[in-house]
Amino acid sequence: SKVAKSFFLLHKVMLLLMMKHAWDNYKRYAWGLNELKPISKQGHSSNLFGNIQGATIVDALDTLFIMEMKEEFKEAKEWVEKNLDFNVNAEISVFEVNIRFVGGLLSAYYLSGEEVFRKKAVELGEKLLPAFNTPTGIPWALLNIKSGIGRNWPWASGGSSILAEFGTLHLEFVHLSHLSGNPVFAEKVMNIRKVLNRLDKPEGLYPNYLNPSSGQWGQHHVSIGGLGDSFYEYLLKAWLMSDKTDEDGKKMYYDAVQAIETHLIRKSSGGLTYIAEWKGGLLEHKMGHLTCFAGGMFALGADGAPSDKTGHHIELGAEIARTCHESYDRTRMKLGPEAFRFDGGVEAIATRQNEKYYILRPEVIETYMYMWRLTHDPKYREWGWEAVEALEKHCRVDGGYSGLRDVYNNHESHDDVQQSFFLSETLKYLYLLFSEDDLLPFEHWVFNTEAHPLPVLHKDDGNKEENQK
Ligand code: DMJ
Repeated sequence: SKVAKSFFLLHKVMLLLMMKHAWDNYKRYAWGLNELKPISKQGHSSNLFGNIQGATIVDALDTLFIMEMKEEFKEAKEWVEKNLDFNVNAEISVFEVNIRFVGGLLSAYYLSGEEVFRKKAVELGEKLLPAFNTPTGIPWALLNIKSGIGRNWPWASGGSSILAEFGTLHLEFVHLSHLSGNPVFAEKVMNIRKVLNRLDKPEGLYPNYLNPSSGQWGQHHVSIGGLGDSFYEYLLKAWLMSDKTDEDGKKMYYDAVQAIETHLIRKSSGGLTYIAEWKGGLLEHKMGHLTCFAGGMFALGADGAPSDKTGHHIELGAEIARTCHESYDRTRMKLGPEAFRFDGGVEAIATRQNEKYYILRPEVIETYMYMWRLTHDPKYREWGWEAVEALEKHCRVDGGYSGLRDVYNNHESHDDVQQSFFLSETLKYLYLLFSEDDLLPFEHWVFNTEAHPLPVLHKDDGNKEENQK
């Protein structure tokens, strides 16, 4: 096993070099801007963050820390101290800013103990509070952080807020209350729970759209991928992060999984388990790359499942991992498409041109990491390494790492974006996959949906009050 350990040490060195390549090029060509365009070698700004700058720096802080890239962590910290500024006239996505900036700052604080990160996280949390000024307290999707005026995405079902957006604030907001001593953050997210609990759910499922003014569901579309995904993840993780005291989160999670199994999970004729999308009672036999995170979620939740279901939830996680691996293996580039279908004679293959892209997303690797930690089946490390080789071959360019327009093509067509989640999630989950289980052990840490680790608030740490709020 000494030999095995040094073998995996080499894998970790490789991942560190990948992080260094992504970071050094960001630093060289896009320092202080949100993301890097690795082909044109310049900055990329996404309107998700408005005028807030430095998304890659804040998203990467904890990965730099975990990989012990001390110089780089120090320069990132100095940039945050001097330049990270929330007093800007900017309309931002509440969800994106929460998961990447608040989450990134909180993790950086908990890992390093540096006060500046705590201060900035709380300051940003305060800026997000006006988003909750709606008749129901279900927050707006978009907020101008200067004027405090919010609104929803114009395309979202009759002015609705999105389940995966307002349902993915819980972990960070509980920690903001914990660190600031101000209960308002936790109160805001507990109220979201209350509103959801009062509503009737079609077939026990949660629609993706909820109107913040009327408090009624919009279109009855249900997804464990985009628009729904991390809502379910946060129910489970809220319970785990509360040291298993948040019974409400627990019940909501296992009830939801039950309904998902009954109405959305299917097996293809070739024997692949997949999670379909539900549109007013009709199934669309399509699974998104985003949905692949659910394999890890099912496995992580196996332990708390009603007694006869533990093995079943692990098995479900393993089946989703296998299906998602197939979606990678059935492409030319061995990286998975944005969405793949189980209809019209295909299984786990993208059929539409606009679903064939890969934008450096982490979900499949995330599921490998959870499955490895929870089963130690070596195939998950093998599959993770296949992804590393494919990333090196097809996504690595001189100026960093780029997404691909078509994973079925013989030749790379690069999309010229190095997403900040490549540094915060994809490379971190790969690094953890090849690390020992005692690096950020699950008993003490939960990962937010952007892979930022947040500590479990243990009952015996005198945190009981916060946990129960
Ligand atoms: C990330 O920002 C988060 O993982 C989010 O939950 C989904 N989208 C991206 C990665 O694909």
